[in-house]
Amino acid sequence: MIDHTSSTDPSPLVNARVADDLSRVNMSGLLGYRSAALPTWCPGCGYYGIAHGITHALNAMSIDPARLVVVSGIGCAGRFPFFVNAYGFHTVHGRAVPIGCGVKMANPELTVLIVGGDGDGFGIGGGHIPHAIRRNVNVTYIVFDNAIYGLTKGQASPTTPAGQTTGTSPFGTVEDRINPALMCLGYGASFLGTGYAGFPDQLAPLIQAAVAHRGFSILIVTTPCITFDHTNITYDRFRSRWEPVPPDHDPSDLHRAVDLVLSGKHLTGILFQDTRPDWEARQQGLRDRITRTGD
Ligand SMILES: Cc1ncc(C[n+]2csc(CCOP(=O)(O)OP(=O)(O)O)c2C)c(N)n1
Ligand code: SF4
Repeated sequence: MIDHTSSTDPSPLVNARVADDLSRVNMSGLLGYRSAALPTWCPGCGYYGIAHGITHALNAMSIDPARLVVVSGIGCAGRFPFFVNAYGFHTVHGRAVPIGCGVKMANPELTVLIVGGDGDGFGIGGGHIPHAIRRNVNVTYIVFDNAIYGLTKGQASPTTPAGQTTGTSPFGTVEDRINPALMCLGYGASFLGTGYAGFPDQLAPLIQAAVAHRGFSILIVTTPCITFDHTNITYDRFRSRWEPVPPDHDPSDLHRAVDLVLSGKHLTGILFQDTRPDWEARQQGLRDRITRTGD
């Protein structure tokens, strides 16, 4: 772990207030989840808000960094493992989900967090999601959904709305966007949450709930790409659009969850969750049955 507390020769600019702030941050435990590498994202990128939410969730759950693995695909979001004090696996484009599931299957003691962009998860990697869902491996997948390919400079992604001007659609896209939340419910996800990077403090408890869920939990986080999207997901446009999942929503009610998704509202919270056995429990059940019958 990096020692963020040691300081050799404090600069005279570090006045008492800054020293006090630093001391509070050091005491919080949050820096235990930060690596020495500073994020390379554009200043103002929504990903900082998601990183904030993840760091606070891990800290609140006292997840041991030595037992944490962060697996990512390729993209701006894919750079996230570099910035976390944990084991990291920066894989190939679209393959974070099967690799993250494989890590967990090989060592169920680990906490596995999978992260990636909407292009990574719903474009090139989209075929993996139904299989991760039906296996219900106990990992958490956080999709950083900015509805754009950020790293490759602003091409349209599967969640770009029809008609949006992008690097690959100078006159507007002619394709419809997919609805990833509806897709995940249709595939049978055992946990689905949605959130917004502009409200990082609301993300932390949501991420905690996703990590605590026993099974494949997917969180779709809408987030602005301030560099390549000036019209769709912007802080100004989205600030007032978000609302919490209604307090009387029963997350075990799939039909109601589908209704909420189809309502078109921008919701933060858990839309669906059930308690079916995860992959590990099913494997154990199989082992027990085989041992009993001697097959
Ligand atoms: C097999 C393969 N195809 C294409 C690319 C080029 N590429 C790198 S990142 C990326 C898309 C990134 O968009 P997204 O997954 O939404 O993540 P973001 O950068 O927005 O975080 C593409 C197409 C690649 N690296 N590998
Ligand atoms: S290009 Fe977009 S997604 Fe990538 S770091 Fe910059 S603002 Fe964030």
